[in-house]
Amino acid sequence: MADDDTQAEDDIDLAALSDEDLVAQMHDDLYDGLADEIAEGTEILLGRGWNAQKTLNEALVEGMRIVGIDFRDGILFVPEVLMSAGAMKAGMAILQPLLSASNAPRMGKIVLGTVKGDIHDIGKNLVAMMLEGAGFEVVDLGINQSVEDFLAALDQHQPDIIGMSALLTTTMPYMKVVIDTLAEKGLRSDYIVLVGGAPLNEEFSEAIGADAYCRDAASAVEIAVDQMSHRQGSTAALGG
Ligand code: B1M
Repeated sequence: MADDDTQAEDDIDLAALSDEDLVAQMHDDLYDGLADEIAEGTEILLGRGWNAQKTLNEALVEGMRIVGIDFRDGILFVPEVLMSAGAMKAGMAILQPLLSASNAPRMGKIVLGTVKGDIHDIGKNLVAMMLEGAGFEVVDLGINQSVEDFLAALDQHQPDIIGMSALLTTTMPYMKVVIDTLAEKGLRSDYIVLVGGAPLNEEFSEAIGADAYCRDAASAVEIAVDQMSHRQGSTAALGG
């Protein structure tokens, strides 16, 4: 962005904008990687009574979708998208306590990570927040997690669910490596395996032997709750 435009940006009073204009401005600010403005816009929307989910979806996730299109088309490059990701995280940090706050009963424990070779973590972090909000205990392993990392975490944390994220077509096959290794060790049926990430779909999830594909963070919560109730139902039926 040119200096003049940056100057113009400084002059915008975010609080004076209508909701619609503010959200549009936040899309621009996310595009330009302006973390302070995104934090301010997020606070303003919450102050106007927007709930965390609506703020997340309409202001932040939609803004990142626009960034993704121009990244794909070669208009934005990695350093710029890193700035956008930083701005997105500034907004998410404000929403985190709201999305994770929960009086829900403990639903189960999940070990969650982005697979080896992949450093995308925005979607995974959202999934972690939403699961925490729904009453799950989340052990977030972070990015670039190898099969050995997952196995060590399973041993240490004894979760009910393993969640894997991949954003690249080149890293999504690594999810199968983790699942196959669990099977080789006779551990596959001990865990519910959920997978997610933009390039995945149901078909891929089935093909690699996962229990379910989660399209987004909200569906990850629904599916995790559903899978846990099936599991508890079958354990009860077995007298476990
Ligand atoms: Co990357 N990148 N990137 N990138 N990046 C994509 C994924 C890409 C689609 C962009 C594009 O070309 N349009 C493309 C992949 C193409 C492909 O594989 N076919 C791509 C590429 C190519 C790359 C690099 C290779 C670029 C390069 O270096 N030349 C490189 C790879 C680095 C690596 O990982 N080894 C790279 C790097 C980066 C940045 C570091 C700059 C940055 C990441 C910063 C970060 O995450 N901290 C980045 C970003 C930001 C993106 C885009 C623009 C946005 C991703 C995002 O955060 N989306 C992305 C384009 C896009 O996806 N449209 C792109 C918002 C987020 C809320 O959605 O992550 O889909 P998402 O998560 C959703 C669901 O998928 C689901 O729920 C989430 C919340 O609703 N979900 C789960 C995700 N994980 C789940 C796990 C679950 C359940 C649900 O477990 C149970």
